[in-house]
Amino acid sequence: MKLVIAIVQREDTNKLQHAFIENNIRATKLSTTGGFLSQGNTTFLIGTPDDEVNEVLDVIKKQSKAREELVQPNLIPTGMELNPSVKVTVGGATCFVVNVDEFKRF
Ligand code: 2BA
Repeated sequence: MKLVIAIVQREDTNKLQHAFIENNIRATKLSTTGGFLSQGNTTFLIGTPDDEVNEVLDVIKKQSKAREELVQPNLIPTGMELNPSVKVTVGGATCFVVNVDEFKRF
C-alpha cells in the first residue's frame, strides 16, 4: 500500500475532491499553507493499493493547473535575495508517494 500526499492550489480543491469521489478514491483533505508564499493550499492524503497509484496520480494531474503568482515584497523572508516583484509558477500539484508499513481500520 502507498500513501499519496498531494499539495494542490486552493482553486483546484473542489473539482479534485469531486473527481476523487467519482473515481471511488478515498481521500482526506487538510487545509495547509505554503511555506514560501504563505497562501492557503490544500493537502490531500490518499491511501491506495500499489497498483492504483498511477490512476490516483492521473486524476490529480488532470484536475491541477499551474498558475503564475506574484511574490509580494512583505512575504519574502528576510535575507533572501529575490526581486520583490518576481513571478513564480505554482503547481499544478506537488505529490509525494510513500510506502505504508501497515494500514488498519478499527
Ligand atoms: P509555497 O511554499 O508557498 O511555494 C509556492 C511556489 O513558490 C512554489 O510552487 C515555487 O514556484 C515557489 N517557491 C517555493 N519555494 C521557493 C524558493 N525557496 N525560492 C524560489 N521560489 C520558491 P510549487 O513548487 O508548485 O509548490 C507549491 C506548494 O507545494 C508550496 O507552496 C508548498 O506548500 C508545497 N511544496 C512544494 N515543494 C515542497 C516540498 N519539497 N516539500 C513540502 N511541500 C512542498
